[in-house]
Amino acid sequence: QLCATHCFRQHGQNIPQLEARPANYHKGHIGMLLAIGGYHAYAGAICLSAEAALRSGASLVSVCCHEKSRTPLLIRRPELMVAATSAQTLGRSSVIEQAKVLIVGPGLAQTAWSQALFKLAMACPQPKVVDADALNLLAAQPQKSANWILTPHPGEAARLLSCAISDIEADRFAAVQKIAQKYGGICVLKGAGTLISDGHTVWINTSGNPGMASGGMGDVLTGIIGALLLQMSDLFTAARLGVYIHGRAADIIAKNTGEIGLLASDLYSEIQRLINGQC
Ligand code: NPW
Ligand code: AMP
Ligand code: MG
Repeated sequence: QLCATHCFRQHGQNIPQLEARPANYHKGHIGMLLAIGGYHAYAGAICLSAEAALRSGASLVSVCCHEKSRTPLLIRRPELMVAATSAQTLGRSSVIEQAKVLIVGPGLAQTAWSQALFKLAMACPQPKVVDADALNLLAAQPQKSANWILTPHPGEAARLLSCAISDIEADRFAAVQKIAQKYGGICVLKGAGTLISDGHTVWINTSGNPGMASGGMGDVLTGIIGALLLQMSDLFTAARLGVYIHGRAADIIAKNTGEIGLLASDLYSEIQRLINGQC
């Protein structure tokens, strides 16, 4: 049932925030995030997700990326760990069971290497953020789960619903609910006024600006939401808070520098401030 009375606008103050860390907090306290993606042309995508996750409070982030992406990723961010470089090595690694949350898709591509990793990730019971090429692979092999957050832009949403991008944009409210109903879990339909839905209720995000239309911006969002999922169990809340923080960080930076030329990696410092409750 698509019902307009179940739509709400979300501002920062009406989203539950993170609790302060206890004094005896340690890096294993909330568990490890595993980020799967980064085919060699797209090392940057998984690096952006993983680094955003670190800045959003994921204390331990392991990455499974293509062998050729390993060195650039570790040079850029030595706090990251590369757990594996293929489905075969990931399947044999303890990380696949140790990880508390998975993010899958940024820069994954759609090769045989990608498909094997997608299959392995889909068989894992942990909560997941499914983005980018993992959404394209999901569209080709539809399945349902209550335990994931899907983060399509309108192009990916059109593939998930086997329709045209113009159909998605003509009724974004219907599209976000249809995706959540067809695939289960939570759908984040990105774009100006990102919508977040569990298939029944829809939240309209109020933060963000056109400066965010730049490569890698969605990969950063995936990392933020993945880290929030480590720190709060409710998928809907993690998705809503992540979308808000992502847009708000971009708004704060754009206020100082302007929207044109905004880079996805410019957001990190503001993301960290917002995660720490500094609005
Ligand atoms: P058009 O052109 O308007 O008809 P794709 P991708 C549409 C990685 N990346 N409103 C648009 O349609 C990703 O993680 C790597 C309306 C276009 O055709 C993926 O793994 C980076 N339409 C991979 O690249 C940085 C919209 O969707 C299509 C829309 C491919 O992902 C970049 C494009 O989508 C990137 O993140 C909107 N708001 N947004 C890196 N540095 O390594 C998109 N569309 O074909 O799914 O390609 O999103 O670039
Ligand atoms: P992706 O296309 O996956 O890189 O994701 C782009 C990100 O930037 C999403 O979070 C979008 O909501 C956001 N974004 C892109 N264009 C705009 C816009 N014009 N206004 C607000 N947010 C935008
Ligand atoms: Mg994307």
